[in-house]
Amino acid sequence: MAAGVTTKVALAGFRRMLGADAVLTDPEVTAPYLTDHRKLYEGTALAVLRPGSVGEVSELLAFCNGTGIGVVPQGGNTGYCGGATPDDSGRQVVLSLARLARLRRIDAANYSMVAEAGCILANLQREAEAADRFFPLSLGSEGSCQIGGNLSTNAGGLNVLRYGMTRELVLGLEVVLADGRVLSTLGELRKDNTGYDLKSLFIGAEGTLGVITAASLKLLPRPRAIATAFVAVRGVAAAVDLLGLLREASGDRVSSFELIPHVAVDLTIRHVPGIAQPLAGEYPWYVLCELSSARTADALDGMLEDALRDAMDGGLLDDAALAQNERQRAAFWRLRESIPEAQRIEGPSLKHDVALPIGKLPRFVEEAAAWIAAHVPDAVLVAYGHVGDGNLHFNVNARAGADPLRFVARADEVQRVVHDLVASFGGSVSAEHGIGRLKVDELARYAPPVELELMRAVKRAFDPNGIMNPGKVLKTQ
Ligand code: FAD
Ligand code: 2HG
Ligand code: ZN
Repeated sequence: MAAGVTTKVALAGFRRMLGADAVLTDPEVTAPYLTDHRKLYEGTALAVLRPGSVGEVSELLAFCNGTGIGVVPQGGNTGYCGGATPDDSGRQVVLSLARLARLRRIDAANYSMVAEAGCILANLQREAEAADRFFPLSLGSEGSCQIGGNLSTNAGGLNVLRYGMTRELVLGLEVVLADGRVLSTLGELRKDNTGYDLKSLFIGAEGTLGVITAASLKLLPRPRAIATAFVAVRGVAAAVDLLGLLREASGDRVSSFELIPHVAVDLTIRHVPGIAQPLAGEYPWYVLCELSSARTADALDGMLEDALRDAMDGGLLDDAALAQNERQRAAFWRLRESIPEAQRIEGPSLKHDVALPIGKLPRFVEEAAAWIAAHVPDAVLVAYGHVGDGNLHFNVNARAGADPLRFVARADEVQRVVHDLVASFGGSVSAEHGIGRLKVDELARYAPPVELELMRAVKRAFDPNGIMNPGKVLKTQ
């Protein structure tokens, strides 16, 4: 029974608004919507709702707001923090955006497109390319995550160094508010200083302030010249120095700079078919870096080769392989993008998605790794990620043969040490994956009290009845 209405009345209402086919209640059909990608959470729901228009989303929210039914928006359900999974009260609905998947328009001259929330990210990249434009957001989950989910988590990914987080790619949003009103800032303007920037509040809000139904997004000129290398660096400090060297040498054309430890290469080779050792020898740390430019004439391969030779002379690296063709480049990227999947297959992983000022990364890794080595003998450290953005996935995997339950039981203790260390370096305990349900206590612990107070005030202003994704990001009052 939902707070203000019986389950029977609620379901009848949903069926009237959406049609029976868009109201899912069969447990076999709803099961995938009720658990998260990492299988950390499992919830129950009155129903999974699949509206097919903004009008239907609006009607649904007005109904839920009036009856106190919690609404959990869900995109591709690839999130890492349990944000799209309902709780187990049975008083919430999952609102899937999958049917709102129309590219409303693409304007090549304005370098922009307007896409509905349920559009799969990879499809939007393809649409942009078909219009001879580039949509730079790129993540390992791009074949299944939705742009509405990317916006709601303010996703990062592989090209942030050059193009910024999702937030920086947004011109406007269409949002259905908790009470059903539609807020449309779907303009395609690059300049608009008319008052508070309300759209920004919904980006990264993880569905706690409203439902994003469409977005006006920036496009860019397509990269025409690309140079990619897999480099064996002499440690994290050398990787940071190499980044600076490449930025300077290339006139800031570095678009990706990913740190990969050997243990991660090994995991992908063991668990993902078709992945091969990228260099002849084995080294403890690698960097996958890419330079790109919209000018065909830019001789980036030569630029990268020269810079890497200088870096080798300077003692930063031991070996490097430049991608000779698109197939080789794709193989480097496939290795990198397969790391999360390989880790999942390997076994339990305690994940820490942290960000630090780049120059502090080497000392952080040194200190955190030393603590893990001394205190968690069952662990293998798999620290990798978007070092060009100061973002490391400081993941602690269970060693083969370790008792998985005993290992996972130490998650809170390990997280406390890692996050306290991150905080002491002035870092963030959620760089790109958000807070969801997983890190509600972490946000409460590390965010300054004034920031939390303002966040709660914003939540009350947008969602006074607390129906939007209850218990996510902020503790339910
Ligand atoms: P979901 O998981 O469905 O939802 C995420 C949150 O957004 C939830 O709180 C949900 O309620 C809310 N939400 C979803 N849609 C809407 C909407 N329309 N309106 C309001 N709220 C909504 N993340 C990165 O940042 N960088 C990476 O490099 C990266 N790589 C990944 C690689 C793999 C293999 C996987 C599995 C995940 C990766 N992720 C990465 C995490 C994840 O893919 C992103 O967080 C992504 O943006 C989530 O999109 P989604 O559509 O799956 O959202
Ligand atoms: C990535 O960068 C994702 O591949 C996933 O953000 C990170 O699995 C992880 O910890
Ligand atoms: Zn990442």
